[in-house]
Amino acid sequence: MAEGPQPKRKREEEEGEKNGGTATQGGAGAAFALSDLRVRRVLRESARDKIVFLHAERVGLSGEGTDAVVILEKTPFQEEKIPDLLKKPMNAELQMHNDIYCTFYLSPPPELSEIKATVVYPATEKHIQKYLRQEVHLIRETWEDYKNITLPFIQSQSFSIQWVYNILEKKAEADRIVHENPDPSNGFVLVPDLKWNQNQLEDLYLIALVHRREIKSLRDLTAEHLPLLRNVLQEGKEAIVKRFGVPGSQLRIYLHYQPSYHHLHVHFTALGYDAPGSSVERAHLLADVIDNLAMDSTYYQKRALTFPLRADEPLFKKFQEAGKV
Ligand code: GTA
Repeated sequence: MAEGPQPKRKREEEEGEKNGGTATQGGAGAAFALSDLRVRRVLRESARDKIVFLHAERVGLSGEGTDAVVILEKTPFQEEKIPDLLKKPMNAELQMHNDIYCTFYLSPPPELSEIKATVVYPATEKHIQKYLRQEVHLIRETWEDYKNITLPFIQSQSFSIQWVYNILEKKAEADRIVHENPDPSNGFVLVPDLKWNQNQLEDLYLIALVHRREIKSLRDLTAEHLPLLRNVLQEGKEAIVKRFGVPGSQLRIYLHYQPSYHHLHVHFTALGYDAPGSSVERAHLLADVIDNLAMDSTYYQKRALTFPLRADEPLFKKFQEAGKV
């Protein structure tokens, strides 16, 4: 495990435990208990990542179901708890023994066998599609394609960004804020990402949400945004080394294109963590974005950008109809 200050389990997670898995109405979403949700089908699973994406539903009194997405993920090992795994009395079943090789199956006590559950409730069809395993294609989007195909599409339908406004307005996750620069034009809020449980630094993941609301993505950026981007890069790194002890040289700091949520945000992940969406077809390093804009203010209004789309996404169909794939 990385050296330096260790992350602490957050208060709201402890509250969650006390609540027996009940999500309260903290400025967003509806209140529900995990046990209210029924599994309808598996959308996707990965044996390698120890994660399963489920389409679930909550059946109301009228008998009508409301869709939910539930993501169950086995959490990474916490180094300080590993000795307990071998020591604490538990059912360790020997599966095979051959010469110097043997395999056991352990049934650890609950505190050593956590599963993180992320719930989207109520979930839209778009959420369900997002997590369904599907064929993926690469799109090469010119600036004209962006203006004629992508922009009208994202203006007509994209994921709600209410959760972003809830964070910026301190209606949700206020006690999780790691750093804030309150300047309305060049400021941002840095919070742990939904994907990080903050129990270990190996999969560190934070997200910087800018205060300005009109910047949808990389495509909108010009040299005018350089002070904002430089603040995010500099202050984000400083805040993370101060709070978590991870230096800037061990952080991957990037934007997604296309993002799922069209409000400018920057991902900060541990360099050693193969975070979902950190591959070349989607991630643009913030330091490179800053350099590109410093060289040419309209860089992102000129160049073609590549990004992946799932085969049944409506935007993919728009590119197909335009004869672009
Ligand atoms: N703090 O309420 C929130 C919140 N929401 C709704 C999203 N995020 C939030 N963070 C906080 N509070 O990193 C985070 C997301 C994401 C970022 C948005 O905001 O966790 P993006 O706009 O570039 O969209 O970033 P992206 O990357 O597509 O979003 P997302 O949801 O992370 O999906 C990426 C893919 O990761 C999914 O399609 C899925 O296949 C995959 N994935 C793998 N592991 C997981 C996991 N454990 N949880 C969710 N998705 C996972």
